[in-house]
Amino acid sequence: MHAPVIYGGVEQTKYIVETTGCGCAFIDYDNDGWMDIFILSGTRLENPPDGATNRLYKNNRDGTFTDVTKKAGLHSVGWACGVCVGDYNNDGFDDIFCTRFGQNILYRNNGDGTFTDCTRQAGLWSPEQRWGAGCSFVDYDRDGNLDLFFSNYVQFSFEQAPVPGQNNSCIWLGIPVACGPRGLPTGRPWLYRNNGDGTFTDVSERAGIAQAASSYGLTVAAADFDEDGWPDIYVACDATPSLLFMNNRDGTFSEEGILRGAGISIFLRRTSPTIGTFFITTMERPTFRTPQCPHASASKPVTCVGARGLWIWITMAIQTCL
Ligand SMILES: [Ca+2]
Ligand SMILES: [Ca+2]
Ligand SMILES: [Ca+2]
Ligand SMILES: [Ca+2]
Repeated sequence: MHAPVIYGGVEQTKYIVETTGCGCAFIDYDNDGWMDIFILSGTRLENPPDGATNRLYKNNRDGTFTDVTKKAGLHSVGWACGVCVGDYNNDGFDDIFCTRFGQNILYRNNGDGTFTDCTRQAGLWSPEQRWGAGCSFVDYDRDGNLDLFFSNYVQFSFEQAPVPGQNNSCIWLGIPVACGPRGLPTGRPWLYRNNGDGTFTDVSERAGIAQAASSYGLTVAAADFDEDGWPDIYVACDATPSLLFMNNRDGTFSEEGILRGAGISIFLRRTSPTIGTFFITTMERPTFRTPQCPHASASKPVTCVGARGLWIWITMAIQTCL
């Protein structure tokens, strides 16, 4: 696994698309009992190298991996951002959903070591350019078919995006930088219901997902957070309050991120040249251990000073915060 992950310019990054990076997924795509790895990639605006593609690595069962990307039909050049794995068609082979800037892709596992792009066939093709960020397969209605939830980060286009230095959102410490997310229109989360026949239906409006507050959504995590037997969905957001969709058990969700203390981020921007960024995050049983806060815990709130400003991580009840 020596191929570099390509993402944006080397000397400079002009647009936010070049700065976000991407993720990876563990998947036993060939059902041999050994986990394989799917690693995402971006590209470059100018002169992208040949190796800029997502890659699937097969586990050789001896501590090594073999790049099987082309053989598996997963060669793809673009701005991949997130990935989730699930057997959406219940054939026993895990499938892949890859979020990207431009167009998300659903890869159906054919069960013979290859995948087929089924995005259009499955009803997941978007006529508009979208920036898919986080995603999760989740059977929100418990009908036995995995549904699909994904976030959009910002609304962005190379044609209309401001360039470094063009406005106040594109300057940091007096230095022209890639603009965003502030200053760019927010994205939004989406929920697609699995129809059980290989296709999906957009139920974002019906399920109460589309009505959530405007957000710069990134990572998505699905779990039964209140242990009522119905999966809930959390969306970690950038520069806006994170979203917690609690499952109402009737096909709809209630967004209760702030009510349940699942995450508030408050950005306070002082006048130039110093920018202070304050994050206040609360959870029921929080434990924050970051490079800046190695000793933080629920019983030991700490204040940490990061290299890029003042970062305060406080563990307290949400009522105290407000
Ligand atoms: Ca395997
Ligand atoms: Ca499958
Ligand atoms: Ca379902
Ligand atoms: Ca629940």
